[in-house]
Amino acid sequence: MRISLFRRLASTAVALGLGSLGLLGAGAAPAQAAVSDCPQGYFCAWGDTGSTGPMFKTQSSRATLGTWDNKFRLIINRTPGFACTFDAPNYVDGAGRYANEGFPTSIASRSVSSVKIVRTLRECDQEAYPYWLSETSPKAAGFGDMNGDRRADVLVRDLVGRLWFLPGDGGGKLVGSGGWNVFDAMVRHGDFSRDAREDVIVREKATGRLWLYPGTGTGGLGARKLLGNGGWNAMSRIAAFGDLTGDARSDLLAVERSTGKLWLYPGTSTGTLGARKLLGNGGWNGMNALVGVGDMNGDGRADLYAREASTGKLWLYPGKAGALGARVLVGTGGWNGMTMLIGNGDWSGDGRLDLIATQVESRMLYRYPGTGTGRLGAGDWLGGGDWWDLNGAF
Ligand SMILES: [Ca+2]
Ligand SMILES: [Ca+2]
Ligand SMILES: [Ca+2]
Ligand SMILES: [Ca+2]
Repeated sequence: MRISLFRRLASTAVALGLGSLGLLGAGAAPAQAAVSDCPQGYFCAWGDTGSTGPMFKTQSSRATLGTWDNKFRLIINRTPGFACTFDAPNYVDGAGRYANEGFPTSIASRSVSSVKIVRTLRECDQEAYPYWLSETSPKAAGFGDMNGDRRADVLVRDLVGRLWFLPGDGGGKLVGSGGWNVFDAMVRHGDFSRDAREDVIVREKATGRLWLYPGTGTGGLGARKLLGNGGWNAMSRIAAFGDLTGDARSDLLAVERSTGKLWLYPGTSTGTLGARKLLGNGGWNGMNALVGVGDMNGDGRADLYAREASTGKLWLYPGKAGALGARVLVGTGGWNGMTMLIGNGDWSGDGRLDLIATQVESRMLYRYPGTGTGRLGAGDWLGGGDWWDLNGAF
């Protein structure tokens, strides 16, 4: 629905023959000169399509428009994000229209009564972060819980590189104000820095560096520390895992792109990564998701879920002493339909570890309860489909 509204607006601009701002700026006809008067960073409006009369401009949202109420006839958005216009004050209207790409748009109805200036399209009528709900677990999972309240939480990156912490009560908190889009891998699974608070590990795409963002214990992140000084771009996939080596320290798994080998990078007493050990001798590039799901089968050792790219099957690789055991089929197919698979502990509150998955097409988040045997029960979906317009969750 949102997209069709946006398209309608774009076609309005086309109908006006106002294909691009560049065209207007270069060869502006006198009647359109006012459009180019709108400064970069502003949303502007005029009371007439062809007028050079008074111009309304703003850099921030306006819940009411005062003397400009129901007066906009031509608008243009030159903010870095989105300008959403509404037919009622306080951003209320089921038929909100969107001005996006910097071309002038006619408002024939003159019905605009409020304007919202936001960074991402979803914020026109939703929160910047999606809805996430979890129950309090009877026991701490040791991961998937940045704030230590035994509720499974989620970290979400939006399209403009902000990081949001979703504690599991439907709300969200900004924990990274920007810049997170430079990372092409983001993982977490318990504590690496040895302070009993869950941390985040990310890979910087441009440099191949691996960074540790220590968790503050409240969902936020402290000053980052260099964990790997380059070379991590040689890995096709990285997964934080929990403890495989049996020393109660969280370890990291990574698949080597050139060989398909699976490597274990053991966490050390000082929060660094030790010398790697070979876990899988090849073929791991055939997996397009690795998820450190914790001890799914209840034998006391952390386990791995992996999604097979060619079949869409979901496999459990049970953790053994410093190795992975023979795999067990968990999902017979269809799992390639999911965008992200996330192991964040026990969202259902029954003490068994679970799985969640997001799907871009349906904009849904699916929740799969763990049975305690390594397998999953039937999934359900959460909320009203606001898992869209995002750039990753973990
Ligand atoms: Ca939590
Ligand atoms: Ca920590
Ligand atoms: Ca296990
Ligand atoms: Ca559960």
